[in-house]
Amino acid sequence: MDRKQIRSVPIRPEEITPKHIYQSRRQFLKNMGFVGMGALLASCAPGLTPPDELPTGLPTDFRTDNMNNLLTSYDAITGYCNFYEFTTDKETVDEKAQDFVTSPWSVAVTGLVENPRIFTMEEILEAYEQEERIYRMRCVEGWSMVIPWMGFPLQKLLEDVRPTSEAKFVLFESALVPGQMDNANSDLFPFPYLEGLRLDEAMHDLTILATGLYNEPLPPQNGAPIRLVVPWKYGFKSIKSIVRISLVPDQPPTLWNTIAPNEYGFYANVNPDVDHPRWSQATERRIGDAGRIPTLFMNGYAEEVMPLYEGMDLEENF
Ligand SMILES: Nc1nc2c(c(=O)[nH]1)N[C@H]1C(S)=C(S)[C@@H](COP(=O)(O)O)O[C@H]1N2
Ligand SMILES: [Mo]
Repeated sequence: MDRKQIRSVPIRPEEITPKHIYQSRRQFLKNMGFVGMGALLASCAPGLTPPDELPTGLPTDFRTDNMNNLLTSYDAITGYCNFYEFTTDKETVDEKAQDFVTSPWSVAVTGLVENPRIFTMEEILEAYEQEERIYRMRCVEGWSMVIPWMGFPLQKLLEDVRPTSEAKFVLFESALVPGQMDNANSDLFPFPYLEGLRLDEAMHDLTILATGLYNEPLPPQNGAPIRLVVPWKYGFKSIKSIVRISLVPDQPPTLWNTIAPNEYGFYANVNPDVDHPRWSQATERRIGDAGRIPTLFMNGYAEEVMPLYEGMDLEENF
């Protein structure tokens, strides 16, 4: 495929959340007996517009969709998850994470910054206007989704804490709550889950901190109340339920890169030409669709992100 043809494709606001998905989800949850008052209240929280009334004035620069114009359903996005602190079984993460306490919550932003700060979640939502970003998400395991996130550019938060000139990388840390996460003391994973970006990657317009999806607050299984989304990288970079962001001078150790450096590179840019040692990365299964589709270089965001990697050997720095 000619990579020049891969561009971000605009999507019409009215396509974003067909009313029937929104309603059928409620019915589904009710039938399953999942919905406590808390969940109902959260999804009707003030300030969140019901998806079927989504205003057309939302920022649209990064509304991109997949090759066949379909969003992954809310049920699939929230029912098929990777969140290893709870379980390695994708289909029961939602149940296991159901009682994860995500309020009150705060995020410490520390390290090489002039203005270190602990933000409460309320302060974050107040300070940074939430916008919609529809992104492809490609897991390193070979499946993908198209997800309508709500969030804001990480760049805005980083600018507010003013990284010093020594800051070159950003380290992110997930919450680790053994009493609430069944797999927290796993021998296989050296939790807390850590991830990192080079500072210029973290400052890129496409990099967001997400606080919602389908215009509702993030559910715990998707990384409530705040998680990273870096759409041109494999999904494992998009760390969930963040409690700390540190500006650091050197490339930080990260969970997957520490466990298996030959399989999971620090950069982890989606690249159909660089296979995982145990499987091809040339194609992917779009959840909800039959068959496989070609994986796009940089997950379809090459035009936007290639300037970050000028002169870099992408096979060596995979
Ligand atoms: N803390 C934490 N963050 C995580 C993970 C995890 O296990 N723990 N899994 C990662 C992986 S492998 C993927 S593919 C995405 C999945 O995000 P989703 O479940 O919201 O689709 O989250 C990433 N972030
Ligand atoms: Mo993943």
